[in-house]
Amino acid sequence: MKKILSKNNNIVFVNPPYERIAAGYEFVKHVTNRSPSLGLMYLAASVREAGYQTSIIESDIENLDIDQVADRLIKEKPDYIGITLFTVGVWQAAEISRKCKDKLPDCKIIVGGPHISSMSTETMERFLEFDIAVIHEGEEVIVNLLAELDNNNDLSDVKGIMFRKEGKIVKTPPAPSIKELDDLAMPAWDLLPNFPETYLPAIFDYPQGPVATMVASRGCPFLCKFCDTSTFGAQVRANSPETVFNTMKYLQQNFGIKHIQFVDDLFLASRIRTLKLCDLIIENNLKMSWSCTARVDTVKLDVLKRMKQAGCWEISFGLETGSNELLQKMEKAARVELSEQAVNWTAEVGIRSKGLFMMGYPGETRESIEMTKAFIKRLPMSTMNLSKFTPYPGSPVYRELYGTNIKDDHWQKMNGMNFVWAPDGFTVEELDIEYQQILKTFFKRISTTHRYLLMGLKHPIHFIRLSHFINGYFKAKIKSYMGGRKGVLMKQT
Ligand code: B12
Ligand code: SF4
Repeated sequence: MKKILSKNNNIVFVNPPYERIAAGYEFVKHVTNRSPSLGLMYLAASVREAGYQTSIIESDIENLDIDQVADRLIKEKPDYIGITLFTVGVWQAAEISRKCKDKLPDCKIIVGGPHISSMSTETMERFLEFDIAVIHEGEEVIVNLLAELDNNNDLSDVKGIMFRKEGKIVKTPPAPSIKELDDLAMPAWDLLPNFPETYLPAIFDYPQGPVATMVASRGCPFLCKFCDTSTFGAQVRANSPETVFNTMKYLQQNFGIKHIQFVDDLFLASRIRTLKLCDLIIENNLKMSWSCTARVDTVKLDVLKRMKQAGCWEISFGLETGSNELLQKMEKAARVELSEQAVNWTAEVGIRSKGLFMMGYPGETRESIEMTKAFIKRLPMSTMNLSKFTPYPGSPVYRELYGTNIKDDHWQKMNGMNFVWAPDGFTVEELDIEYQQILKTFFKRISTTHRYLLMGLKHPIHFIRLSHFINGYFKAKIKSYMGGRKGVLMKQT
């Protein structure tokens, strides 16, 4: 990476507050994932290595609203503000930027993240508050960009950005993707406010805290139609097993981390790499548990056994639906039978499985919903997550559906917890009821209750979170019936 000595300028990175929960489902906040932005930690580490002062604001985790984030930034008077954008957070980020621009007219506002990787032009055209957009991965680009900004240079030579010049938006050629992930500075966990205490994964999704997230590879060559892979593209790049092992050890030694959640798209893509990492963990007797995500077609029984020995506690599988027809429509390159085999093998070796499901994809019918329920009933899964199909910009299906009944004004609702689109034959209210029914199918299983009970007894934090959730759920249900909404929880805002 190009090293530049700065004039000790200051950049504050911000994960903005955004609607994580759908209106009517507020009680869900007690059980959802509160993990930090790894992207911002990587960026902060890179600019720090290049000589900048930097810090991170994690708005939701610090319970800061738009005004509080803006006030903090205005007080701090940074030279640059770097905001990470999911689609759902764009409007909040724009509001923070507007407030900061009023008081800090010389401060440059730089945006990046998954939303920018797919929607840079639309976002820059619409939100004049953002000065510069960094498209795709940011570690090298941000350092090059800040160096040019420090010297008041023209930005045309900085690859991978979009900026404003004489009232026009200029896009520079794409920056090359980072080939050697091992060359990147280790994410700046030390800059996270209140790390690790305040960062919690979803309920029942970790055996014991403190927990940290890590990412050990980037890129995915598949093209599942609902998925936005625009940030890292199709080419898979990975950290060496040694770097992954050393980072785990660093987190254990420096922050007392007991469990790691790998958030890679394709953690098990390479059999050799996975086995080598397991060997390192076993040989060095690293006493940590970990979980990862995997495609159902990448798990093999012998590798699973080794993973179990190396402390793997849970694997999340993108199972999506119990209907092969729907899987085909999603171009998921998986079949229900293969999913079932993967979950069965995982259970056989004693690793927990988490099923990630989606509901309301174009082509969803009452029949496919019943198939999903039956599938959920028979799978030896430990936990599950059900998201409401959302056509994220950057996903292939977004382009197909754009112009039907999606409008970009739905950006604020694109958090997987709102139906911003409904398949033929359903109203969103009907989908909402079916959504609750699918979840009930899982939570009513005796094996689920049994597993959760055991975990809660061992780690009471899960029970505390669950009791807040159940309390909130029943209150919301009663409110819905009393308000004549017949049990529908979602509220149109
Ligand atoms: C871990 C993860 C989470 C975590 C942590 C989120 C976080 N703040 O980072 C949690 C669980 C909280 C989460 C939540 C959600 N997630 Co999520 N998540 C991921 C996942 C799997 C990995 C993210 C990651 O750590 N990547 C590694 C880091 C290094 O990359 P990065 O953050 O993108 O940052 C790099 C670049 O984007 C860029 N960059 C980022 N920000 C900035 C800022 C500046 C200033 C600059 C210069 C550059 C820059 O540089 C960084 C370094 O190279 C991605 C999939 C993926 N492959 O990325 C989905 C992904 C980001 N999630 C997604 C979504 C939709 C969500 C949700 C909104 C909905 C949902 N159902 O999942 C929710 C949020 C709502 C809620 N209820 O909380 C989508 C985003 C699509 C979009 N257009 O918005 C993704 C891409 C999944 C997908 N393929 O569709 N998620
Ligand atoms: S869902 Fe998984 S396998 Fe499919 S494109 Fe996205 S990251 Fe790749």
